[in-house]
Amino acid sequence: GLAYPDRLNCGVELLDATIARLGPDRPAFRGADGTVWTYGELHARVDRLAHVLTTDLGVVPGNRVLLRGPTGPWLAACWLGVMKAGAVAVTVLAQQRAQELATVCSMARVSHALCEAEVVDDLVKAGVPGLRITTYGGADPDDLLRLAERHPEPYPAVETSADDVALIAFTSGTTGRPKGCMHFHRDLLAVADTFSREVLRPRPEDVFAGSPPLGFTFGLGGLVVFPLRAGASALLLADGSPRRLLPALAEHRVSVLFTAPTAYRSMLDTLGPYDTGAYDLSALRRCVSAGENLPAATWQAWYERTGLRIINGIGATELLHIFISAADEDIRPGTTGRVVPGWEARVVDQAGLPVADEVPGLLAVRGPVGCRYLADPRQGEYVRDGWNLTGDTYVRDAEGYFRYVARADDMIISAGYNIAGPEVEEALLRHPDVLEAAVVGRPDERRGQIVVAYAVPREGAVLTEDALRTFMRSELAPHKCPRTFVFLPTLPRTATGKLQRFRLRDQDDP
Ligand code: 3SK
Repeated sequence: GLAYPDRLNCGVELLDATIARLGPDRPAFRGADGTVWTYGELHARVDRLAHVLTTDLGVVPGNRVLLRGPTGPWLAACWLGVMKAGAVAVTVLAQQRAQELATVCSMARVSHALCEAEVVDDLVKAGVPGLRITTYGGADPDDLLRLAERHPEPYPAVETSADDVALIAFTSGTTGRPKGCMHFHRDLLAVADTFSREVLRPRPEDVFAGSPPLGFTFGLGGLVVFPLRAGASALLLADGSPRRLLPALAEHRVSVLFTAPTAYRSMLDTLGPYDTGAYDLSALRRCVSAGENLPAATWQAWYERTGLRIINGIGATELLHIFISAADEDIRPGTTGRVVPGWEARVVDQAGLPVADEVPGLLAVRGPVGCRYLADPRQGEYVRDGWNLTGDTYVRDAEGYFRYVARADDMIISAGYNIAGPEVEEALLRHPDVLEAAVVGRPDERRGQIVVAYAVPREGAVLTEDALRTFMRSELAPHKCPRTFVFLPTLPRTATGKLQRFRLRDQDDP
């Protein structure tokens, strides 16, 4: 198991301990504009911010501090400052507006907010009683960065306990009711010391980059915690959309990429089969995909185009980061991988009992990080007998590989057949003119449910329902073939990029 001392501050471990090991002169954070902060510079800025929190803003250990801003070196530095000050970071997404911010602040009892000046309006509009808002990067005379200039002295970090809460990360899941997940100082190190150290295996010379924002634990881990724990650097892009990501990968010689299946498909679409050399991806050596199921066709297309084997993984905000994955020769395309060393995973039935290999059931996980919702009755649904139930249906094979079937509530039952929407989506994605696909069950008097397919055609493609129907009949058994096809310009997704099938299900009949 992972043994951490009782007194542990993850900010100190990620920064001071890394500097003690590798020195202060290596690059830590990079910005899109070419700025580079060394570890020494980052350390000095974080200490100044921690001083402001403690001295000027009156933050005491345990206070909850909301962080809101575009992904970038200053947002990451604020997060580290909150860690060193022994406070609790409450992270949100840029897309969250006044009403959602008000909900988060009230649920997490947020007392202070550090907010990038340009995006402060929604937070002010949220009207949270007693909330002390400090902007950064703006013209306010009391701007955080201006206050920080007055504190050149080193900051003696608060000696937090390993199991003091460090982070409250919100998940709206794919259905929209937010839940706050509490994570300890040791949890932030545990995800680095399991998935990152054992599967990803970063090196100090690596340059990390990706699309998930820091308000999503996929991004906080992949773009801040993992690189700092390894002494590597991270390119922190305010706009990590595939359109911006691809040129940034080439320009900054990124070697470790964190993104989601849709972004891989979108980058492949941009790369096209012919424009070899337009983007120099020669520095890239690790590509991680999580957030959604990675279809084998996407894995294969990326491999053929770049020669790189995507490291698939499943993580959850409740468990902070990835717990099933595989790298290098261990990868089996079409599977998520094996349980990450340090974690346990199994497939269980509704009663929580393990099912046999190759039998679909609910994914149950336990390990160094557990789900602890801020007062929420759904705690008892997520954690049963010490196992975390992620809400995914999986099968495990005899060699310990886990294969995604569907979100447990996304199974379609049509004329007595159990149909996994993702299997039908994967078949749709094999059509060369389909860029994105979603499959849902729609109530039907005769069959219980019918399979309805939503497809986003590739730009410039002329895709007809007849052509797609014929294609699907050549790919799947008849009972799995969609009865109805709907073409859309985009699919509904959460702010973290997850498909919201419930919104398609709730639409009027196509
Ligand atoms: O929610 C997810 O899908 C996820 C994936 C990887 C790491 C962290 C998270 C929350």
